[in-house]
Amino acid sequence: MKISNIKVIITCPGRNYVLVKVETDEGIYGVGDATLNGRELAVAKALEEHIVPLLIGKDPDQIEDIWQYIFRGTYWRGGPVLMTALAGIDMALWDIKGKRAGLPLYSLLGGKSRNKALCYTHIAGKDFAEVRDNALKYIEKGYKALRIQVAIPGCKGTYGVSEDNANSLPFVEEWEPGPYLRTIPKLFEYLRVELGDELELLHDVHERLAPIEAKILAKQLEPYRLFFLEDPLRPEHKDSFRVLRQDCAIPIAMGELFSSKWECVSLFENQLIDFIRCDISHIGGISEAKKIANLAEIYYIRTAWHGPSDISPIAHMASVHLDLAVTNFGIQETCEFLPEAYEVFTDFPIFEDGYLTVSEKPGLGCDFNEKTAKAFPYKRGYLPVARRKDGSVQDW
Ligand code: KDG
Ligand code: MG
Repeated sequence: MKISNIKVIITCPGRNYVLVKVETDEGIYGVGDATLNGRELAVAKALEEHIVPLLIGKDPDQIEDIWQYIFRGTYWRGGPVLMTALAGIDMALWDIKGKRAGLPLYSLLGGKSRNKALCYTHIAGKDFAEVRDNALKYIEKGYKALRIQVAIPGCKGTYGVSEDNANSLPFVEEWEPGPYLRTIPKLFEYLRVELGDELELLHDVHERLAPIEAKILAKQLEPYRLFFLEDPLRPEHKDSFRVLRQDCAIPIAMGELFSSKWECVSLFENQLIDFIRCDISHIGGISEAKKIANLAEIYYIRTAWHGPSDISPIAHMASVHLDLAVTNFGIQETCEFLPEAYEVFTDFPIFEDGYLTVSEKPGLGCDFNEKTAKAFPYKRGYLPVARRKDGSVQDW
């Protein structure tokens, strides 16, 4: 079998996705997700101009060799654009392998370690009561775990609360550590009273705090037993996690901004985090995610793959296959897709009573309709940006 053609399709069924379709001379094809929110065209061009021409005629069964060839063989390597492009190809190759074998991806990864994957979704509100009311709606739907964000008083727009859908130019949010640090512990105190002990609560700091601020927050959140505190610090200086970790009994999750397994190593070796949250679409795909999970297992670190609405259902399916297969699964982030997405994609992870599963279809078990995808053309968009009240740049 040989790769005969690779299509790169940019579609916007409510939000932009970059989809990859690897076709073979035997008629079997595989699909992958190469979406990088706000940088879609950069990934699509990297694929079309630089990566696709190298792969025509190659044997799609040689996934590891193709991965190494694109990553190391072509000299320039790493970073979110190239690793997202590689992820799109990698997923499609695993999809082909599964279809050839007549087996779902989880089976190729060693078979099921569990029957279903605990999941969480996002809840937010402009004040505590609205957060509680929204949480109750999702508890009613069966969710056992929720990520909670709330508007920060005095700041215009807050991560996770204001609409973070891509805009044609970045929306500028305001953020200050003082009001944030005063608000969040009170929110979780309130939610434990209102929602009880059983619900798993999570919170995403979104890399906005300095190490000592993160530690102050984490200490104050200890009594409310979060499932994890996500991305407390920026991703660049991994040793900063030591400040937070010392004398602090709160599980820490990190990784959605990482582009490779090497970024995980020092956090793992020094046991500075508890959950690894890489995005399968941004770290080079299923091949790299499986290695990261295996590396994490050594240190009893569990997986919590990134699963927001800005990656396509194809990547969500890949994540759930891994969740079912790896022994050190922790939790899976999930989202509700817009109605237009149901016109483009054939399958989505199956939600039931707070858990996700996938069908028994071979490969990833998800396809897309090319014609419908093309009917939703790309729309330029950016993530919001954040600034402090003095005008300086703040991590969003
Ligand atoms: O594109 C940015 C989003 O993927 C990110 O803001 C979502 O932090 C996120 C999360 O935890 O889902
Ligand atoms: Mg996050």
